[in-house]
Amino acid sequence: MEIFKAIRTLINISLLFTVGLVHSQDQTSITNTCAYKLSFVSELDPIEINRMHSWTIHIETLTGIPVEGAAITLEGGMPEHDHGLPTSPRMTAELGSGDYRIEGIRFHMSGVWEITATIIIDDTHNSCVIPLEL
Ligand SMILES: [Cu+2]
Repeated sequence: MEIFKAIRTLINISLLFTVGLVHSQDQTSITNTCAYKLSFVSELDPIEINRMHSWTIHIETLTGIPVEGAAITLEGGMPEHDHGLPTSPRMTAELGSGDYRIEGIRFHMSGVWEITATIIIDDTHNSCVIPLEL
């Protein structure tokens, strides 16, 4: 029980830390669970609840080389509420220099969201989690 509590606290702290990063920078770097450096810029800044908008996602290798020729799928939800995104965002363009346009993003609630960007290059799928607090 105590161990469980401690683990929970740790998870909360790390969540706060990553969420802090999201708020402190326009371009957010997420390096923890994926083989790429991923950042995004939202067309809406700050992101508003219930407004459809797009993101530009930037992908680099861990050594800083822009990744081209990828396909990105975006999924997400609120882990605390056990529901997904209200829309199905799609990649609509590769903009060059490692930038990709994702359209159709809308968040219908404030709170903690977790967005998973899957980067597909040839047959390799790589999932990168973007934590977000709105
Ligand atoms: Cu929710």
